[in-house]
Amino acid sequence: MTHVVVLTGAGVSAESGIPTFRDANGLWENHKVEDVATPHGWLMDPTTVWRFYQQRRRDLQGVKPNAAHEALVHLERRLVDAGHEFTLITQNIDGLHLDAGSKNVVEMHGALRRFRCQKCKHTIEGFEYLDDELLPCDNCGWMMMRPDVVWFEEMPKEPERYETAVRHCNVFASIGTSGEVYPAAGFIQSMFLRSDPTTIYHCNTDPALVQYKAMGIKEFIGPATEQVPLMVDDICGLVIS
Ligand code: BV8
Ligand code: ZN
Repeated sequence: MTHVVVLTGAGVSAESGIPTFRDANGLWENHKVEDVATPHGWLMDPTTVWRFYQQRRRDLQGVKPNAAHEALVHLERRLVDAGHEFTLITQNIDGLHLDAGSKNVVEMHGALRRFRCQKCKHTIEGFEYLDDELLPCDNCGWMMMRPDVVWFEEMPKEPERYETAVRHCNVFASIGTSGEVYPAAGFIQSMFLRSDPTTIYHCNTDPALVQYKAMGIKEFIGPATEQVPLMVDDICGLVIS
């Protein structure tokens, strides 16, 4: 039995029209991370942070999964039907993997579709509220719900799930991530330090780091909607006899 782990980043959603973070015109080009994606930023200026996320929620309306998301749903079905294990770990907060139909998904950086109350932990799912005014908690009355996303210096969600998957996988595929944010970046690096044989895939518009190439990484270079279906075929050929 083989355990396949796929890690995705903003690049897998780029062709659905969602800006990445570090490409030209990326999200971090127009905002200072520390102002809008840290607990300190939220404490100092909650309205600016709230408006940053409400705009991303509004931009997400009508956005659909693309062929890369759909290919990963197909991969999961093929592997599970053949008795293998599959875990999809995503850094993205757009929810497109779940919308596409992926089942075993770890949204390690949270979700744009959800608000959370810091006082009573009450959560609100969905996109009914898209205004720029801060939203009081309808459970305890606390003055402002927060986006249920993981900011820098905050603990990612469900660490036991992603750590177990990364530790036990035999095939690891990284799709559309710059590999600059930890702990996800550490997953990729840890694959090259393992003693047991692991097949590693890199799917990105940019080639893999030179040092990774030397270690026999399987590269699928180009847009995710074109390359992920090809990579999925390769993984199925490798794993499903
Ligand atoms: C934490 C949610 C600890 C919000 C985000 C060492 C160890 C541990 C921590 C650290 C460390 N060093 C530094 C840290 C701290 C920090 C960190 O990593 N900093 C970086 C900048 C160095 N990490 C943290 O703070 C993390 N927390 O470590 O907690 C802890 C422990 C115990 C107790 C308490 C705390 C939390 C990090 C999460 C931050 N939140 N997002 C939001 O989205 O607004 S991060 C943000 O970056 C997004 O989630 C995004 O997904 C993520 C990574 O970016 P990418 O997805 O890779 O996107 P990017 O634009 O960079 O790249 C896109 C790629 O796609 C490119 O390669 C491009 O070539 C490619 N591409 C583009 N188009 C396409 C494509 N590929 C294919 N097809 C295309 N069409
Ligand atoms: Zn509350």
